[in-house]
Amino acid sequence: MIFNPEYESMDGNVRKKLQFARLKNLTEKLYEDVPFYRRKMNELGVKPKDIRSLGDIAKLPFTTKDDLRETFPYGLLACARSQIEEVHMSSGTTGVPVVDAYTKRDIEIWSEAMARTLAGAGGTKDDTVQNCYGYGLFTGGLGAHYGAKALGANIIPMSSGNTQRQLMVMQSFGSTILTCTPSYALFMAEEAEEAGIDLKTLPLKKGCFGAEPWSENMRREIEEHYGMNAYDIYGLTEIIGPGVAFECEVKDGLHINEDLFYPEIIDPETGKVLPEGEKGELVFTTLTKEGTPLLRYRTRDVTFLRRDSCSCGRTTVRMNRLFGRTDDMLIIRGVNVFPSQIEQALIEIEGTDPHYLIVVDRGPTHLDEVELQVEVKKEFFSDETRDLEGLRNKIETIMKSKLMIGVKVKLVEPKTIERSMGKSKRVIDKRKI
Ligand code: DLL
Repeated sequence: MIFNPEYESMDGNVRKKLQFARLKNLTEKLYEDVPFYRRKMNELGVKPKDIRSLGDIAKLPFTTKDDLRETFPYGLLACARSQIEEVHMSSGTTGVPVVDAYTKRDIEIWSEAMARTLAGAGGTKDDTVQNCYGYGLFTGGLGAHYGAKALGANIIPMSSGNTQRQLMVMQSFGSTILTCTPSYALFMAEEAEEAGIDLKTLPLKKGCFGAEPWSENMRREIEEHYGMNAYDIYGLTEIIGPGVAFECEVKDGLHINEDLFYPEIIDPETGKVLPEGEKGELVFTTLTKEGTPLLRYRTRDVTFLRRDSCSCGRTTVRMNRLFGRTDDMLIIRGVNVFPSQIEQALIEIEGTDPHYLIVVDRGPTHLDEVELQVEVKKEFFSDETRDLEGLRNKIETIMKSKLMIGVKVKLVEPKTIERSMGKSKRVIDKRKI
């Protein structure tokens, strides 16, 4: 079901006009009301009247994470303090606190964006949503909550953690949609298996997973364990939280709610806008936000956009599943490596689980050394004829050919790598650089 066909299936040219009108309004408002943006625009010698087409957005200044740090907490506020209805904050992956202040209208828009997201996975008012994203300052919990409410579904506000209780609730209330981080979904599946619960026999049929990088391999694992369809959902606190983009039932790229959030892809080195289809840094401008609207916010997330039509009937631009972040990118002996590449490479290797940890250090020769800890499947570990040495060599060879660097593989027993109820940690960088 398309939650809001008027906007989600809108004619492309009509949408462009709407985006332009919203961008123009936003630029005028920011110039008038937010000294930070007035200064930035003046520095570039650009005035709101210079924005005569959507393409003119490239004349406007970027907003960066550093800008948010320097103006913390309310330096970018575009409304009166009394209009703020709710605030959220994320320490993000880099530890810089970012704030999102929502007016009443912002919460309505967020609810709509998340209702579209749940509907994208096939959710309807008849569903029971077990929401295990953390409630609190993190946007996952309340974002999914508001979306489920706007959809008219029954919502079970679990928050994350207390896995035994999650499993009990899942069985007793007959939850049909699960919302949590993909790593927590896998963790719950392991606990269920241990408790002798066959998740496939439960009414749970769909899951909306995001907030951290995951792969097709993890999707397959989750779908197999639960007997469900797993969908990728994307968002970030700075822009609104979850609800920025989501997969539909076709599962081929994430539809961006582009009437609300205008996307661009830039070259992270030069800041130049790249042609559609090229991979680069994702940048968003919030087109309707009132509390903390952002102009050309550099997300540091790496992906590409595509405009080919989708059989679901939505006409919105799609972004590819994220490749990684410009700031998570590891530079190992001068080679750029994204943790997601390692995960992708693990997909092809039978006998391993998608639980891994990358430990980077400087060796005695001052060269970077990478240890990749990989969990071996339970069946494989207990198999009498197991060939752990062979598996280790195989992983090392595959990594070398895919990443162009040598990686030392350490096979570890099932369940040794720390599990997370929220976002998982995949990299430990011990280098003092
Ligand atoms: O993680 C919002 C969210 C909540 C999204 C629930 C989806 C579901 P932050 O804590 O501000 O907000 O972290 C945002 O997480 O810039 C990405 O690097 C990463 N991220 C979010 N969704 C995905 C995804 C929430 N589907 C940062 N795949 C973003 C990969 C993701 N990374």
